[in-house]
Amino acid sequence: MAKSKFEYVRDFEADDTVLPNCWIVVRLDGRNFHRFSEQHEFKKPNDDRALQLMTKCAQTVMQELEDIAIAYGQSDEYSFVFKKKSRWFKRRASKFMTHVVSQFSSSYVFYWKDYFKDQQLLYPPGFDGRIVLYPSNQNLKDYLSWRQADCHINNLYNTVFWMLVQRGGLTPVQAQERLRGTLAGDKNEILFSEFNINYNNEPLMYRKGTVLIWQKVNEVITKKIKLPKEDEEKEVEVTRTKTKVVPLHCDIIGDQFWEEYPEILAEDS
Ligand code: DGT
Ligand code: MG
Ligand code: MG
Ligand code: MG
Ligand code: MG
Repeated sequence: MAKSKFEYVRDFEADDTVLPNCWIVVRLDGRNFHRFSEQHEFKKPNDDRALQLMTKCAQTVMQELEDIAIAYGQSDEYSFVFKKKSRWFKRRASKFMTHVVSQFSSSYVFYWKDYFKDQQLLYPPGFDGRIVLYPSNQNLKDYLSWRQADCHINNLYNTVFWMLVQRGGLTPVQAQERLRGTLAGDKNEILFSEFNINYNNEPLMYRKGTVLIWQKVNEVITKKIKLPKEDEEKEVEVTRTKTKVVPLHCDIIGDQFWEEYPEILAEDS
């Protein structure tokens, strides 16, 4: 078929194919969730509904899109790690990033009511996205460790801050003053001596964030079968193995996690 004279405009499209043999990380983050969390009355510092909705959306992304080996989320962000050898959309950066962010955003709106019940969604939320390549397994592990360390630092700070405000009667400015220059040990001490809280007993989801991995799970289903020499259908239980996205709230900074799930970083990934 003859090409139209307009065809040349295609040549203006920039090639955004990413390097081969690198882990492709897409991280998204809620746009102005400082305001969004206030407007929708998120519980401070952690709102289970909000965190679980984020994880539901991330599970949907992993199930709908191809080649995601692991995801990690905390606060209003999620990181998705695509396999090193992925050939999805010829490794075009814009395809990875836009599919992740749009699938996540539409899921956020779609599943909102399942988590927030009577709390109406007041306006359409948005998410930004970025893409980063990591050439070695160590780089990737360090990236994920960085996000989990960020979760820990912010959560410890926010936990003490909101204790000082909600139970200690300080104003936000006073609480901020009180925490200026304090180290992790000092914050643990304030929680323990003033509020009788052992930070290590706070929920793992708050302290560690959420890791999503693929796991084989056995499912028992009942099936109707018709036996050759019998007239009636019979119900039988059959076990089948399915691969599912499973949330974990564990440490991913140490070696233990990676030793327990070696398939995540396996060479053919
Ligand atoms: P951005 O990302 O530059 O568009 O701006 P923000 O406001 O989204 O800033 P960011 O992403 O650094 O911080 C996340 C905000 O989301 C932060 O203000 C706290 C809020 N947020 C996230 N999860 C929760 C939660 O479970 N409860 C509450 N109360 N707030 C949360
Ligand atoms: Mg930000
Ligand atoms: Mg944000
Ligand atoms: Mg954020
Ligand atoms: Mg199309």
